[in-house]
Amino acid sequence: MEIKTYLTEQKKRVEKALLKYTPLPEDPFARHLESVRYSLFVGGKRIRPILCLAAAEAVSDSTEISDDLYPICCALECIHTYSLIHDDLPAMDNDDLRRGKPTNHTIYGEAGAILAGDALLTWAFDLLSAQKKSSISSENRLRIIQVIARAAGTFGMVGGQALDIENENTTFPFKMLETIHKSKTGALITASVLSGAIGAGASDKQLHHLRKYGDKIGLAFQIVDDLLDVTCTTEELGKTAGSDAEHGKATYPAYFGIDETRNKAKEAVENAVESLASFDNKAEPLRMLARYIYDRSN
Ligand code: GRG
Repeated sequence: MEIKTYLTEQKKRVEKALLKYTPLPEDPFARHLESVRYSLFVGGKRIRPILCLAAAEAVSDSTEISDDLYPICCALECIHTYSLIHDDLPAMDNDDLRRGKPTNHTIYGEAGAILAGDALLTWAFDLLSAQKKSSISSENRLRIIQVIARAAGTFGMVGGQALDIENENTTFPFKMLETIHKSKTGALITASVLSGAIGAGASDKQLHHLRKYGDKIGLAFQIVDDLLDVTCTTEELGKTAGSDAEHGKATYPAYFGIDETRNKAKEAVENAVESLASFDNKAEPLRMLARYIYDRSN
């Protein structure tokens, strides 16, 4: 199957689930929930949920993916969306465009946007723990909650964002840039892969290889994001182009230049695909997704 067809089909499935699992904007919380739904449905590639489904498929005995994976997919997208809402706030990147549309705080105000983010983060853990009957064992559901919580918090996305902000307009060793990328962006991507695989009953050996795959595509994803920030227009990006330089952020292109950065993204993707060597053709979507991440940079 072509990657474009695959992405379109999976995105449809994810959006159907998001509609099912997101509360409707009803009184008395109508305005608050409208702001939550605004950011959740304003666009987005849905890469993290799609990785979760692809990882489940890679380790599954059956070709049918269990419906019980969808709350996990939705939780990942909720956490990702919350991070974008908060990242755009005046206290952080102060951006007025995201996913090609006005950012949450420009419509609902700063307090409204902070609360929309808070709600999405909390809702994610409600979704992960809510299903009374699930084909995923309680033990595995607990492992998934832990994997996602760890990736979203201080030792992952939040910590990475803190380091990123603390180090704006400073010069620091390349090692620090790696740490920022790994935690800010890579951790949730790896958790998306691992949570789908755990939900589908992956063995420890499979998880070991999938963690390597997740870490490498997470790195490639951020390198490509750095590249697109300098090579694309605001219209193409759907968010303000050149924002990294404007905020004095260290990036791969700033360290290595554009061509070498592209090589590094390619290398990370090749390493990701290599880590799937022991998987059969059920891991083909994971391989395609890795290549898609690199192809976005061209
Ligand atoms: C505020 C706790 C907190 C964290 C923010 C994710 C993040 C951390 C900041 C966003 C800054 C940024 C542009 C990071 C680069 C990688 C990234 C997360 C890009 C956006 O993800 P996509 O491309 O976006 O998956 P869509 O819109 O397709 O969902």
